[in-house]
Amino acid sequence: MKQAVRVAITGAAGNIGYAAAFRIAAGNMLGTDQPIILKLIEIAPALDALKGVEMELRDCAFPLLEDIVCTADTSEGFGDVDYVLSIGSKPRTKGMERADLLSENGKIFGPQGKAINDNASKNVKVLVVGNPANTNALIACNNAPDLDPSQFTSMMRLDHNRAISQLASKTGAAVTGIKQLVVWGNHSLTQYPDISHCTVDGKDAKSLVDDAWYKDEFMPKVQKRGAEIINARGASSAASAASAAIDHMRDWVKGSNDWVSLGMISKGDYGISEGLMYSFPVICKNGNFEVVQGLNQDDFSIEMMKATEKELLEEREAVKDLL
Ligand code: NAX
Repeated sequence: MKQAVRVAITGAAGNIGYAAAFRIAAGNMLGTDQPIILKLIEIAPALDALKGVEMELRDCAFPLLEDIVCTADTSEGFGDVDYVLSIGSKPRTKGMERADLLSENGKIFGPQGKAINDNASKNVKVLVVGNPANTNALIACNNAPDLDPSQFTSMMRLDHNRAISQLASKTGAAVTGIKQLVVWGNHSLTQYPDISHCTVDGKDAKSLVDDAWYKDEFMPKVQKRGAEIINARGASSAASAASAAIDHMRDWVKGSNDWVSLGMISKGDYGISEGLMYSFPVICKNGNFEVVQGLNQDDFSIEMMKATEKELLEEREAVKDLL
């Protein structure tokens, strides 16, 4: 049996954390041969609820789950962890401007980045889910000077999976038939779900759907899917977000057969400003990821990619004191 690895989940008593913890403990993220110690992190007022999550996890008698630590202390919570799913963040409340949300969350993600830097394994892999995910991840990354920026990522996989599902349903293909799809940029309404390079059962996706559907139905559907779920369910996406977080981490650790979208620190690929936490198409291999190179971009793609870059530049400007 392998040695146990430590997986930290922040916001573990929340909706996404609750949905993620059980699947991770069951082996869905790191494999059914990988023992796990879960380190569940919450704010102090939520520790009672977290205790309930711990009891339920223990009641599952998961063979892979060696131990559970519940804490509001980030030094303890991130101590020696190999993987971090940073889910907890401050929700936007009534009357709150985007800039207020950014700075309120900055106060969480700056210290969190430092606590990860000071306490986690030097090879830790960090996925930020809590919104605004890209800029929160950027803040955490900038507060972790001893770690490599490539150890910090933000979640775009839910958008990526949503786009795959929409295209599969339109074309009648199985989701496994959709390849080389990408969602560029920010996890927000400016994100650019791009099927220019995508194939459906080996055929060029753009030849199977008309341009009006692509631009006027598909793109807004993917961009606004979160709001559609809230309207229908009365609560925001939870199980699908947890599933996407698990897909993201699994592929990062074990490799991806196809392109996947993830927010990463830009090194200037495709003309995107260096240092932004921007989603690119990547291939994961040997525990790392590399941006897919050499894609031809038409004017429409360039316009969309620049629009979402602009928003991220504005977000970065709004939190510059925290970087
Ligand atoms: P919930 O409000 O159900 O849970 C959040 C939990 O985080 C709460 O239990 C809260 O006590 C805890 N928390 C708050 N601050 C914390 C801190 N500093 N340290 C540790 N825990 C803390 O929200 P949930 O539905 O689980 O969503 C969590 C976050 O994911 C939100 O920011 C949400 O906007 C974001 N999402 C991001 C997505 C993405 O694709 N990147 C999609 C889904 C989701 O909207």
